[in-house]
Amino acid sequence: GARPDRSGRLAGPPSASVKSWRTFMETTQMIPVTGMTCGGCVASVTRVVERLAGVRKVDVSLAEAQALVSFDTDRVSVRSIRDAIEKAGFGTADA
Ligand code: 9UX
Repeated sequence: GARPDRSGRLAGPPSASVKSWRTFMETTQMIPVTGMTCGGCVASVTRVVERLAGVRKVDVSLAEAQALVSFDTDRVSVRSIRDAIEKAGFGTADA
């Protein structure tokens, strides 16, 4: 049965047919990305962000010089996403 854990979340499956579930908070964040000059750069940024656990959707735009990233706020942060992009050789900025 579902009962709140110390954080107030419901823990455990709500029924016998559902083996496990957890609540999560998803957010979509725009991250300015500098240094992308072709589709290969877009692919590189997309790949490094997609690989992060907790990232659910990535849409990188060369023309807009930005990445739109939807992610689970319990599992990954804007800081970690920006770190991954910067490690791949690109710049990021605050939205
Ligand atoms: Mo395109 Mo981006 O040939 O580093 S991949 S410039």
